[in-house]
Amino acid sequence: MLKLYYAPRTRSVRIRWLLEELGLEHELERVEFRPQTSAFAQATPLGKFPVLADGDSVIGESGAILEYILERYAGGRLAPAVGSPRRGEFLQWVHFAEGTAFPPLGVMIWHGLYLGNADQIPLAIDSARERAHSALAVVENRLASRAYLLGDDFSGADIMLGFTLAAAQFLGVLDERHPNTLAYLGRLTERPAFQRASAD
Ligand SMILES: N[C@@H](CCC(=O)N[C@@H](CS)C(=O)NCC(=O)O)C(=O)O
Repeated sequence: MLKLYYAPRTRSVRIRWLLEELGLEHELERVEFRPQTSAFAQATPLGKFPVLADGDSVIGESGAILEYILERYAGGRLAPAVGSPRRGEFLQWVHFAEGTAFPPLGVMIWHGLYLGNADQIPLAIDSARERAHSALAVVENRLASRAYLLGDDFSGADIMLGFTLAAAQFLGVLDERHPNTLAYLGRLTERPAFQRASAD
């Protein structure tokens, strides 16, 4: 059975949400998240959240885990088929969520919440906030004419970005200046699978 190393409010929510959307049987291995001042120090097999174990395979990186589960277990749901023309946009948004939109938020979290030294590096924090806003502007524009990132249909890319947007909202970066994005986040968080995945 799939085993997810999980802690609430970490990126492991993405994978729990995906498993709930797909109705896939899984085991949640709850591990306490401990804010640390060194990386890879969490008590999971790879030192971070999330980690998925599938038999002998142990996989990290939420985007990689999402793609793996979709390819192996989703039966064509929640993503355009591998090799299809629409696959490119899907991959773009999966990776945008973690590789482009999250990093400036990560700087704010790392220095603001974990190291507690944000007030000593105001220029770096301001720059991170500015880059976060630029990324949100891209999302806001994308959602001007679409209900979800790929159009009318919810996909795994929305799961990836949903977590990033929740973090942006928590940090005060996502606000009423982004009405399309706020409405979209509302649509995502209303989903029963999201509610089940984030109940705790
Ligand atoms: N790019 C990775 C980031 C994983 C990550 O940094 N997870 C955080 C929790 S949301 C964590 O475990 N932090 C502890 C650490 O970095 O040691 C992913 O998408 O899975």
